[in-house]
Amino acid sequence: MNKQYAINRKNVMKPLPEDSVVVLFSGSHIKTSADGEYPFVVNRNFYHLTGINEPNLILVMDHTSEILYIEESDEMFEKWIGKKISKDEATALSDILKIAYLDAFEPTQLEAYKNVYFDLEKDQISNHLSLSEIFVREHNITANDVYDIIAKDRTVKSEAEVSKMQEAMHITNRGLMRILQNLKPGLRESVLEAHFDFELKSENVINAFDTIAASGENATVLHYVTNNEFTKDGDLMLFDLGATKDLYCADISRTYPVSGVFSPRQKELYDMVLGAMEKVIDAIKPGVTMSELNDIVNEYYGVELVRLNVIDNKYDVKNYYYHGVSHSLGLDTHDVGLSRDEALVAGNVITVEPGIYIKEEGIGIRIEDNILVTEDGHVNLSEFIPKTTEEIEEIMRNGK
Ligand SMILES: [Mn+2]
Repeated sequence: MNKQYAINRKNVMKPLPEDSVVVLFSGSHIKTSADGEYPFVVNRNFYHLTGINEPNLILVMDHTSEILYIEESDEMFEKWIGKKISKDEATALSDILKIAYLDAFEPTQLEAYKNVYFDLEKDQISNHLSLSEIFVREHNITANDVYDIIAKDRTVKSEAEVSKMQEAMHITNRGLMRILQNLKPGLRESVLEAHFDFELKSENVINAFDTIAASGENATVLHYVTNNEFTKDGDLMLFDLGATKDLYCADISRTYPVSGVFSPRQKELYDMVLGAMEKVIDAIKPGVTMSELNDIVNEYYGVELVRLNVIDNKYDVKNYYYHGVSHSLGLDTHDVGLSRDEALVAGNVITVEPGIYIKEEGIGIRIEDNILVTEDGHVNLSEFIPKTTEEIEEIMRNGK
């Protein structure tokens, strides 16, 4: 994998003018209060270029050299927290040969370049200035933004990156199996979430995002994450969740019957969603856009929802299906760099997640797989995760 990060660095340097330098921060811990800290979240663009998930590192690279600045460990830190990353470990992960300690980093060394690039972190969600912005202001540097170039490079996944993502999908599948083995009426929704998390903790990986575990009508709320109500006999339960592997995300949705059997009504709606999913997946190939994929769902639903007596005319689809069918997936769950109207290319990984949300019937269904775009079409990377009503009922009957 480490060669991959060297390739990523090359890809990012390639379009930059000759006399350029790129400076990237890994990020720092954010305090909750007193001596508490939020879990460290690495700048994903930094990770894309180094494979290192550690705070307070700086990557500096130009067309002929690269150097990674790391923190020097001290005895007291080691007694309380443990070791910091060593020079050898940093090289092993990133394939960067030249590693130095932070105090050797001099902002004045950037003056030798005509073009100085920072990741100005367009994707940051807080109102705080990013580390890069603070640094650039403090040292009065005229900085260019390298964000778009890195984000674009992240949209095309290498084989190594795809296999990490698929590992995340396998962990996700094992978590879903635990859910299927434990799902029954009378449980708090968060208990099912806990069964999923048990698998992730056992693998020592983190969630790709907050788990949605929504039973009955709650499933018609798209981003329901309170997971605080109780499962009821006869309801469906919608799960939208994902594990990570080395920060590469899976994003899977499945909808299961709480009591182990789909009612005829639930089954016909479920099979409609599954039908939409198959149509979208079939259409995926280079040149197609995510907007066009969404049109396929709307068109299909326009016919099917009338047939199933949900709506009287196709213009009302929007009241029962109100999100896009796809987004890019990678180091971020909603990955950066690929817009809805852009032609897909080989190496993109996108989700396909049609849903149907009928509040009047207390039914919300979403089914989501993760698809790799290839030269001649696509591969469904999460195909192995059971999703037909027959498979689901069978597993719930037999417990495996
Ligand atoms: Mn998704």
